Amino acid sequence: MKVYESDKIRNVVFAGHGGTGKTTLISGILYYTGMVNRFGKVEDGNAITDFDEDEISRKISIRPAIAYAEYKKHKINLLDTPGYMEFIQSAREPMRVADVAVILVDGISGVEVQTEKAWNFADEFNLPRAIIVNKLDKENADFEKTMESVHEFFGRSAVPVQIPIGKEHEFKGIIDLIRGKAYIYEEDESGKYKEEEIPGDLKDSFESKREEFIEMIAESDEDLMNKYFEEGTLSEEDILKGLKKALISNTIVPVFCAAASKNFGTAQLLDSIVEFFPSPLEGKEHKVINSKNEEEVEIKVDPEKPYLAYVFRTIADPFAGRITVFKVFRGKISSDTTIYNVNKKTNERLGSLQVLQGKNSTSISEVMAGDIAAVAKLKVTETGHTLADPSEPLMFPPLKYPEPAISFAIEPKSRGDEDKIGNALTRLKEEDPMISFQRDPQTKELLLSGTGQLHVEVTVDRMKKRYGVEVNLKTPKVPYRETITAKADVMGKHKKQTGGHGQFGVCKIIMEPLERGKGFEFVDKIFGGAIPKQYIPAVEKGILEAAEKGYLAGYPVVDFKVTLYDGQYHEVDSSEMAFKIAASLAFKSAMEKAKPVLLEPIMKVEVYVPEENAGDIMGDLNSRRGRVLGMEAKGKMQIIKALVPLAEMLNYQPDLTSMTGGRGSFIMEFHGYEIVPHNIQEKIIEQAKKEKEEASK
Ligand SMILES: Nc1nc2c(ncn2[C@@H]2O[C@H](COP(=O)(O)OP(=O)(O)O)[C@@H](O)[C@H]2O)c(=O)[nH]1
Ligand SMILES: [Mg+2]
Repeated sequence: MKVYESDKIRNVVFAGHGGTGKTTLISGILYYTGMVNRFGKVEDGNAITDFDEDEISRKISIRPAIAYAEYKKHKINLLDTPGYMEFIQSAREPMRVADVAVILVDGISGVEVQTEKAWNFADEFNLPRAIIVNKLDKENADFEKTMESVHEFFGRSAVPVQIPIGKEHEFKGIIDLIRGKAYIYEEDESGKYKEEEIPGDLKDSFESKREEFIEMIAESDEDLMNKYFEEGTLSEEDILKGLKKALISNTIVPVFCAAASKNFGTAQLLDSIVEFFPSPLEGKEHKVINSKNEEEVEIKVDPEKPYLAYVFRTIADPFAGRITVFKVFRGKISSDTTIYNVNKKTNERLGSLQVLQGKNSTSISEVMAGDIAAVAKLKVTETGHTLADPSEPLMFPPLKYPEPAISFAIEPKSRGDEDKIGNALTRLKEEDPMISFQRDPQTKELLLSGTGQLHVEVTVDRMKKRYGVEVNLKTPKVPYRETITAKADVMGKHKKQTGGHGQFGVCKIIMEPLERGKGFEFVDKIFGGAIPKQYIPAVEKGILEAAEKGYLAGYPVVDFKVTLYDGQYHEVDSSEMAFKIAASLAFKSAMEKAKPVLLEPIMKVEVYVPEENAGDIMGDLNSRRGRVLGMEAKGKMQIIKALVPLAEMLNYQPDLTSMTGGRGSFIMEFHGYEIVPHNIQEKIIEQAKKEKEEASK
């Protein structure tokens, strides 16, 4: 495969609400540019960037995927991202390496909950962006109305650079406001088009829209403003120059029209990508950390500097093994060389570099700054790691992910598969950092946590398909915690006289509550050697281990401070073990006195619903012990924000669907822990007792 220079590359990430047509659009681009010889469709299971079995069977994108189109001497890297709530966080890594985000908006529904989320991610990385209003061929699609919704959410900087010709099933082409031309598409999904006269009935609308558009461009730049005043308009060249600058500085968000499944709009989008989307060299600055002195530095893509690359995706391929996908930010990286992993402080040997087209790959000798490539079989490198020249070991700070929202207990279908589960989950986590798993300290069950039920189900499917491990999903678990609400001053004494050596240790501690989220604090106030120094870490450890096991219902105890202020020891009989046990006894008697309570996770919930349902939805959130924080009208939708206990949200999706006839959507994120109301607490403790008895049978 040909090596492209930095200025001939474009990195475009496609993001937005699930089902808006991102994957279809990329398939259309690949077909139009001749990269593939058929137009892959999501429904048919052959879309290039939805290639995982679970994506094909569910007909949705689950993980980011990479494809590229060679077009007009450029290589356009196309980053596809999932739009569903459970998976949208994984759009962030691709955003980090893209130079532009294209946000797809459904031409019928307008801006939806995940559209806004995708937009916020683009903000996080300060990405220039464009919008595509898609599905304009569908019944009830309306470009003007969709623009109203776009303006309500994202402001007036969103400006159409095209207007559609024809509505709904008569949508057949676009008028390009930059060039002042009309394009009519072939109906054969080839993406080909004919240039035609601007239809008479659209002339007025075209003139006024173009005027508006050119004015926006002129306003974004003083020189262009002067020209515009002198000449009354701007040349095509000036428009393109101005538009590029305004796009890069985020002052203008160009809006395109499309019907992705018919391949309408594809060609003009590609022309725009080449003509006025920034190359990596013109892209934004990136904050990185110099790992030598921890200082933050801002860098730009630069082929002349020592090599620097960022790993934004790992694919766990059951045959090829681990495939590491990275973007080169500086210098270049060549096949069959050794590179340095800054996070792991170790070298990795690179095999042959590959360029990915969905699940297919082509080898390439070297990759220039700004481009994206993959390599198989690295040993220690994971998503989020930086590869850099040891002379300048810069590091991209790792992204933080929200806490998992839901946990399920899982058990193997066949006995003896426990180890296999652990191995499979470890491998799957490499590719999906949002998975987490741990043993429930009380019931000893293995808990699998994720962003939502769908996420957990997908993970379980993959365990089966890829690693042949079948598990049963038991009821979802809420990750409760325990804490204390009062201060206790107690003593823990462990004394045992057995045959030879005895065991002896005494510790006196004060245990007191800390603020929510503060975790655990240990203060050593031993004076005069009441407990010798070498045993003090054992006291801390004994408390932590006991806290992990919980007191009320077996949930970890958090947000408390322990001050160790006195104790006793014995020259011969004291040991680390003796002090650990003494500490755990002290912990238990402190819990008895310190008014322990249960904490539950509270979620920040945003529900998008049509106006007419807002009342019902708020009433329902109240009945779920929710606190409605506010309501905001955006177009015909209402956004309701509320804090609701996770325990009440486990089955929200089907309820919301039935209350809104499928038109409502919601997102939720971990907010914090709060004390569980007394009556509910009783029930949880009761339930935990039962489970413990069951488990010990
Ligand atoms: N009518 C119509 N359907 C579309 C269009 N674009 C995508 N679709 C369909 O919408 C569904 C979701 O598309 P997909 O590409 O998976 O959306 P994604 O979740 O954003 O990747 C699929 O059934 C597509 O065939 C379009 O422009 N018009
Ligand atoms: Mg998709």
